[in-house]
Amino acid sequence: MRIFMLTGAGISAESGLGTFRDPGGIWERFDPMKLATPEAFARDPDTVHAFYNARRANLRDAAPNAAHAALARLEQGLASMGGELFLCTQNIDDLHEQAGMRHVLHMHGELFKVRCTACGAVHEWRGDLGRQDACPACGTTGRLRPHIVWFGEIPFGLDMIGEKLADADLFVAVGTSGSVYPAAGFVQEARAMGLRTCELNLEPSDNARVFDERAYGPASEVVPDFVERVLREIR
Ligand code: BV8
Repeated sequence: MRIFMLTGAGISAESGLGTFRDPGGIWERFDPMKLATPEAFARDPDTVHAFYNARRANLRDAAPNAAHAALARLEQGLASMGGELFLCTQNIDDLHEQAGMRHVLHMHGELFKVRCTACGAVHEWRGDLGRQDACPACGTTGRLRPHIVWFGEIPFGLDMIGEKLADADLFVAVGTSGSVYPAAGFVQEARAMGLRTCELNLEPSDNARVFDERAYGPASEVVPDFVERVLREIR
C-alpha cells in the first residue's frame, strides 16, 4: 500500500505550537497572512525576524506528540511490507523528524533553516536571526532570511508531490484547514486520480465533504487509531 500523507498545523497543536486559525498563541499578536510575505520582509525585516524568532523559541521547547510518533511507526511498518508512506508537511517545525520520521518533504520550508539571498546557501539556524547576522558561506551581512515559503512564493517539491500523488493508493490529510493552496487542492487531484481519501482532524475542514472517509478528534487520538487500523489491515 502507498499512502500520500499531508499534515498541517493541527498535528503539532498538542505539542504547544499553536495553529493559524484556532484562537490563542502568537497569532494574536502577529497575522501570518500579513507577515509571511516577501513584501512584508522587504518593508519591515525586523518585525518579520521577530515573528520567526518567537516561533523558533517555541519550537526549541516543543516535543513531538503521539500523532507524530504514530506516523513514524506507519512509515516503518509500510516500508517493511514493501509499501510506502510519503509524508508532505505544510508545517515548518521539525517534530516529524524528532519523532523518528525518516523522509519528510517540507513544502513550505523549515523554521530551523535560513537562506542567504546573496549566495543562495541554506544553513541550519536554531537561534534568533537578525539583520546583523552574516552568511556563514559568503560572509555577507543582512542578507539572511528564513528558509520558509511565504504567501506568493512557490512551494518546494511540487514535481515530487505530483509524482507521489499519481503513485499512491490513499490520500490522508491530518490537522489542516484546507485553506491554503496549492496544498488545499491536493485532495481534489487525488480524487481525480482515483485515490481513496481520508481526513483526520479536530473538526471538519473547509474540504471535509470531499473526503471519502473522515475521523474527528485530537490528532494524538485519531492518528494512532488510524495507524493501528492500517497496520492491522495490511499485515
Ligand atoms: C503560491 C509558511 C503560486 C509560513 C505558509 C494572492 C497572491 C498570491 C498567492 C495567492 C493569492 N491568493 C491566493 C493565493 C494562493 C496562496 C493562498 O492559498 N492563499 C490563501 C490565504 C487563500 N498560496 C500561496 O501563496 C502559495 N504559493 O500560490 O504560489 C504558485 C503555486 C503553485 C505553482 C506555481 C505558482 C504559498 C502558500 C504558503 C504560505 N506559507 N506557511 C509560516 O508558517 O509562517 S502557509 C500556512 O498556512 C501553513 O503552512 C499551511 O499551509 C497554511 C494553513 O495552515 P494549516 O496547516 O491548515 O493550519 P490551520 O491553522 O489553518 O488549520 C489547523 C487545522 O488543524 C484546523 O482544521 C483545526 O481544526 C485542526 N486542529 C487544531 N487542533 C487540532 C487539530 N487537528 C487535530 N488535532 C488537534 N489537536
